[in-house]
Amino acid sequence: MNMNELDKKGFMWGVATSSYQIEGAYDTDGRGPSVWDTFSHKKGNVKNNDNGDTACNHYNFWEEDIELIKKLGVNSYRFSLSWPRIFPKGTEKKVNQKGIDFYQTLIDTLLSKGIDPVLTLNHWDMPQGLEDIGGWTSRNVTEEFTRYAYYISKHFGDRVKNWITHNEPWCISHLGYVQGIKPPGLKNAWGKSILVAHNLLLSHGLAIPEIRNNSKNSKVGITLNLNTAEPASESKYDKEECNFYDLQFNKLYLEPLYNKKYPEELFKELKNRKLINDNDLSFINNDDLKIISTSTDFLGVNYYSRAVIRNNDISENKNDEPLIELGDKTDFDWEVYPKGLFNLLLQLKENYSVNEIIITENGCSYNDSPNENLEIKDQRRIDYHQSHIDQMFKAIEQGVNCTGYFAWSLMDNFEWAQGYSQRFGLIWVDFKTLERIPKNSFYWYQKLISSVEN
Ligand code: PNW
Repeated sequence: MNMNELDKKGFMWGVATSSYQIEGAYDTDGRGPSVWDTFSHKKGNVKNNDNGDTACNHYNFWEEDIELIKKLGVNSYRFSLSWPRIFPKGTEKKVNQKGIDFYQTLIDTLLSKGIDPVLTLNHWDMPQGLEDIGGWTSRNVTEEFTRYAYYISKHFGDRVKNWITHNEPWCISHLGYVQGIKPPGLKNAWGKSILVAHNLLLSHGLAIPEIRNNSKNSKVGITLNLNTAEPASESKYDKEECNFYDLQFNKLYLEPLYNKKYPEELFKELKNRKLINDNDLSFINNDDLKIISTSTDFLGVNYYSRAVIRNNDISENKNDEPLIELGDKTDFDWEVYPKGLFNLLLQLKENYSVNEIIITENGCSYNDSPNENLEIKDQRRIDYHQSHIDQMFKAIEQGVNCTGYFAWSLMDNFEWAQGYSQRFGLIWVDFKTLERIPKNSFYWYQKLISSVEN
């Protein structure tokens, strides 16, 4: 299939951002602190001790940014709400009106320009006040999230028609509780990380009926970061490790969402490795699984690269099968592997009853900066997006119902633990002056969209 044969009306061509990564204005108009303020303000957590206090200052530059989105020509814009702008501590019984007002204007302006808002409720910046009462390890927080989903969908449900509950629960649970590179920064707390995954999934399920009730004829989904996992060699060590990775990265989320069960093999393996004990799983019950598996309208897929898994506990002379060959790397050191997107989409179609897929993020970090004519020649980014879009189309040809593609990201922004050192944007941002300059990839994407839409 070529792109012109695509259902022209329905396909969502979009671009994505998230609140903490772009907004700044971290203490303006009643916004409370989020876990990311706490985490980034602590020395040593983020590269160069960067933080999101100002970020791209989108909170004040939003009009200019919407103009750029309009100029880009996308029909959809995915962004997230800063939860502590709405509930500064998380537990208030009334919304912070100024927070609501900000997003109301944003949403209305987007709609007036023919751009469909795709709203993510939780892209990681939860109110610190909720972390203080246990964060995602606390079941009470699932209720606070549901209440937040209720209020937001009540306010915006008449205009917003695409809803994403959580962005990448794995990043919160695994990177926050096992690797410690995201809030709350715990290491090797596997028991807690499973509990966090469970509460995130549970709150997703609890929020769905609230959103549907408040936002008629809308679509609700969750966004997962998924990778096809491949062993680094044919050795049994690498294959075993790869299987473990697949269980904790992909199946821990896909199985409960689509098959109403957790992967028992994962829990067995975690016990074998003495990473959890029996009590750690006592919170799981069948009623929860019923809620978690509430059917959704789409699955949001964030794809960046494949995962090539090596068992590092085995010495190299014992684990000596030849290693598979890897492709080029981005400046973030992530392998460029477009075929993985095709493989992933087909695997989802074969193994899970996913009715619709939206690629809610796909992108790459290349740090090309403006030349003397202020031109940003980021040909590698263009190649990256083009090759992934090609693979997406191949998958559509094979019957995958993929209905949208969102480039990550609209502009360079606060890249979490990497601070401002990794640039994913189609627009270059000067973090001193906050000037925005579209990169060549911006014009390339603009051309691609206008060629398929006209
Ligand atoms: C995503 N992985 O995070 C996030 O949704 C964005 O906020 C972020 O800026 C973007 O990707 C780039 O990092 C990911 O380990 C974090 O596979 C980790 C992975 C993938 C995506």
